[in-house]
Amino acid sequence: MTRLRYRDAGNVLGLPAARWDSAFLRTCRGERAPHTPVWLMRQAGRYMRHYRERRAGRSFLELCKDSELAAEVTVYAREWLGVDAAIIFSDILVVLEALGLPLTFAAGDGPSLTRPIDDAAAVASLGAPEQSAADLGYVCDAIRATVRALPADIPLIGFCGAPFTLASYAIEGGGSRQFARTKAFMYGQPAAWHRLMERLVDTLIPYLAAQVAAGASALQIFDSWVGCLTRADYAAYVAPHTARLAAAVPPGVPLILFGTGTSHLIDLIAASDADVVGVDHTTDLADAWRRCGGPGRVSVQGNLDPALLLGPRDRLLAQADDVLAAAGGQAGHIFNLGHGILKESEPDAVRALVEHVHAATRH
Ligand code: 1CP
Repeated sequence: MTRLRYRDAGNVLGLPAARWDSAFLRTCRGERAPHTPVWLMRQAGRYMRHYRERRAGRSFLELCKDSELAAEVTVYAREWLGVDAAIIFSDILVVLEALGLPLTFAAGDGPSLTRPIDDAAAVASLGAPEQSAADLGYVCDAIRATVRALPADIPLIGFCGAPFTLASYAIEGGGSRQFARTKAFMYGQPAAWHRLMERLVDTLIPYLAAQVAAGASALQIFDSWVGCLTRADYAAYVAPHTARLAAAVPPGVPLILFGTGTSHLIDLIAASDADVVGVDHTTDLADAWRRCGGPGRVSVQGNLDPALLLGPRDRLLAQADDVLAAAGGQAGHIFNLGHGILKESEPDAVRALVEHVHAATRH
């Protein structure tokens, strides 16, 4: 199965002209836009008072599952920041819950999966892929409500976790620094590892298709932690699975593939047929773009260090200019952070950054 790349597919989804011609989607296609489009990972989150108010009195997962409220949080952040795209308010880990792994988010801590996967039997006991994807209907409800409320020229990004990053949470039972259990599983039980990756991809394919059917006009796959692997291990244990997922993305939808700490993998990531490669702040944007084949082949997204939002304003804006200079004014650069907004960020600084990128690139 090979997916017709977004640059060649045309408006097969029949999007309204205002959305098809938006700065964000034009840039995903590598076309010139009136300004450099910008959106920010975790743009709706704890740094924002509106979010904290909506989150008060309910758990994070309750907020994700309340489709009207998830839509409101999504739309409010987009509008308040004036960014060029919205991203649906949800989490990559809801897929693991739908597959039958109990998930909780303890206050202040990260996620916790109380029945981590440790062998082939645990992989075999995961929920059926199609049914698990169907159980995520609340995400699609939130997408429909969000698209109804967004201006016509603002695309909504749907998303999922990549199979490697989801497998790492399923095996570790939560976040990790070393990914020791994940790697021990991968090396020690390779057949079960590949089966787990297959089950995840079989679930993610219908899940992403349903997000598109509900109104998402771009998709991002978060492979946040894949940078912990060597090139050889990425090629052997991960790339075929991620490539199968990428190939199954419906035509007419740009695919953004993002990871952190991936400067040594970036050409392999681009080879998976993503339309846009996400670049983190520890990677040189100009060098990464070149190694991915350059603007003629792929667009790039990134890559300001999110911690700059905690520092002095002049430093923040000067470094934003450095990111723009690295992109060299070439068509195909989406401005973003190298990773998500930190919860300590000053909302006014975030908004000033967006305004600055627009003002500096408008022509
Ligand atoms: O307490 C709270 O209110 C929860 C904080 C929070 C938020 C706001 C979590 C818990 N997830 C989210 C939202 C979220 N997660 C979005 C919303 C859309 C937006 O960007 O505005 C998205 C796209 C994600 C994706 C996500 N979740 C990723 C990939 C992106 C990344 O940051 O690398 C990952 C790794 C997760 C897992 C997760 N969920 C939440 C936390 C704190 C974490 C990270 C845990 C860890 O450090 O391992």
